[in-house]
Amino acid sequence: MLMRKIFVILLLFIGIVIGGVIESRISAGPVVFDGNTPVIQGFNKLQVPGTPVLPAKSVLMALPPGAEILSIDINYNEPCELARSALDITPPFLPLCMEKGVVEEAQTRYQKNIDYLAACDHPFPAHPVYCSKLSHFRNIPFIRITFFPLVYQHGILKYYSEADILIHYASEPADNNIAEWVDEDARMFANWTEVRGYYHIDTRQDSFDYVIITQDNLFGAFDSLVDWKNSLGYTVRIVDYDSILAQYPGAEAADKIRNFLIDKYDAWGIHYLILAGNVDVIPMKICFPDASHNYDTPTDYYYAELTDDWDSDNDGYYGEYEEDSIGFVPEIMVGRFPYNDATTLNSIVLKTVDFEKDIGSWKNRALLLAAFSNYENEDNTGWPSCDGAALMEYMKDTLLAGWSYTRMYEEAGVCPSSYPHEQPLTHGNVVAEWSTGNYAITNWSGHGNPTGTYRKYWAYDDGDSIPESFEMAWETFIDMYDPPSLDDDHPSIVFSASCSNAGGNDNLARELIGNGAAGIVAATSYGWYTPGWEDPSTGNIMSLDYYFYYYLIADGKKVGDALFDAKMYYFNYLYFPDPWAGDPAWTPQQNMLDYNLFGDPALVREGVGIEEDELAQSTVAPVVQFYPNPVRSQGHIDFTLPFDGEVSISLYNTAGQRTSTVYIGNTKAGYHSVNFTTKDLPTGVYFLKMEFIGRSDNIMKEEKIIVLH
Ligand SMILES: [Ca+2]
Ligand SMILES: [Ca+2]
Ligand SMILES: [Ca+2]
Ligand SMILES: [Ca+2]
Repeated sequence: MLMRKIFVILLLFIGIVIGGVIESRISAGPVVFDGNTPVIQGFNKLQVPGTPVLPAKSVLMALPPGAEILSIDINYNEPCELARSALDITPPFLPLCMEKGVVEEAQTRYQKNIDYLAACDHPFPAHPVYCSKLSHFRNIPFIRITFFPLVYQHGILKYYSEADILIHYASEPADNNIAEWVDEDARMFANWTEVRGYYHIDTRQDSFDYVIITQDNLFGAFDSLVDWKNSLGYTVRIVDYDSILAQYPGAEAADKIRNFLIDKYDAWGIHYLILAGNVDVIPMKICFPDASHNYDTPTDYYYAELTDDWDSDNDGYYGEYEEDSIGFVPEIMVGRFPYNDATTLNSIVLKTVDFEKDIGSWKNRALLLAAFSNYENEDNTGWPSCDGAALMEYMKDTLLAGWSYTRMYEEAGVCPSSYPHEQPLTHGNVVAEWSTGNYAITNWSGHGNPTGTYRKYWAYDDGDSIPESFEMAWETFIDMYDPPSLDDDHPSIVFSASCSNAGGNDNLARELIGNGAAGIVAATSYGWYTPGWEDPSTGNIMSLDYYFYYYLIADGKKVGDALFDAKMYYFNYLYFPDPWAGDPAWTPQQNMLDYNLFGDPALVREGVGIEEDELAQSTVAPVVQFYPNPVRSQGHIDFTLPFDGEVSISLYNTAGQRTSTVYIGNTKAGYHSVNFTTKDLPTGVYFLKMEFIGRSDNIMKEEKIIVLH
């Protein structure tokens, strides 16, 4: 009844407001136990270090355009109790760095949660259902509903098999046009088939669906990429970075860039964005997933997610877990070419175009590199072992049927990898294979810092059979000085499941996109993993890595879409709202933020195989029509520009002298029509010349016309 009253009041006073209810029932099937972990089909695992592993999932529910939430009703069935004396406890989430202090802090947080859970006077999770605040995917409002069908307290599990969620909303008339690709991506919403009818699929051509931001003296470096992408049906626009800084408000450069994108992503229909500049010129946004602000995390995600308030608690710290309400569904797909010089940018451009044209069989070759992240009971902690080979084997078994691959795992030390492989993981082997082996994918897992990625192996034991820090040997297997010797004619799409390989101004990931990689996803700061990783349901960075390749290979997604689809999967199944008042598990949010893409977000791994001559026919010159010809007193020119630019059209006589200027000016992309008079010109032959300055080069069009009186 209460809801009905609110509804009526809105109708009376605003008049145009309409409203309704979105209903959602989430059901949880029977609980089975996998060892001491309760499992429900279709659910993943809530994992908060130091607490029991429990079933969990989120669903995203879309609302009609312009919707605002009035209230949310949640009803559960009466829970039943399951007595269970032993439950698996989530281990600490550990960093893939080499800093002991960070590891110790993770261990402390884990112990803090164990102690808190023992003393806690409310269940864990505190509630079976959590609803997020309203977020948007472009103009589509949505909320995230998270269901924890089992809650734990002092040895008892309560099982809720069903939750009914009623979202009462009001909506004012709003733009309901969505592009076709948005309709496709909107299938991430659990109820899209029900709300899709509120939206209108707009099939009009977007004006600029592919945008490059760089400095204007570097525009020319992108000519080949612009031509290539235009030939694939994109409409590319290069935007001057300095003009964005000059025109858009914002406390810092990152905010100005984002405000530009907020202004244009819908108007231009932007789908893909390249930031062409290193982070010292075009910065990432510094975020703080840990709300005590110890783990600052630079991210380009800030330029992909454009609808939500990244500092909703307004304390000046962006991207805080729980304290800032970010829905994380990106509006656009973002990649970065992290260089400031035309030569290197052009080399990345040419490599990118060549990679995408290439449909050779080497596109189905993978190099899989795995080190141990930790050994079982390392430093007497009780941690389960984590050999990155578990990820590589899972990937091989599920995604690489019909591929050829080379696996390099740890052979050295007291406890070598138990997984079969082709070669031992060594620096020499990695560089040799990468230089000659033609791998379109290189996936690795290991500890890292900005300069390299490391093997950590248990070199010897002092006799107590416990792997201890002082018994570990560390050696790089790829570092930032290697890329010049790698094969850039067969560059790899890389996921670096390591810390900090993209950290700072100069780093391994940047060197690799310069030479050896066609695209690389790597962390700007700490990456976190779960010891004992078994399969993608385990979570953290190895799962994000797996899903990146899942979407890239099994789903055929472009590189940027694969990364963001992986993050969306992670957001729904591996990353959850804080379920209690213990130490919040903010580290999955750091993984969301700090794994960024260097490279073209629209890159197609398998290649698109357009022939050179087809490409030549589909250049991006303006389309010009002049009529009638011969002309008596008035001529007409219709022209369509592929992008904005300076246009000048003049008439010349056969002696090459200009007889009149027909049109001159800065002109928007698209269709234009110009009339001009010829009644004062003597009968004869003339040349109509159009010059179009759209980017760095000029395009001339010339047409012979006859004036006849
Ligand atoms: Ca969004
Ligand atoms: Ca904040
Ligand atoms: Ca805060
Ligand atoms: Ca020992």
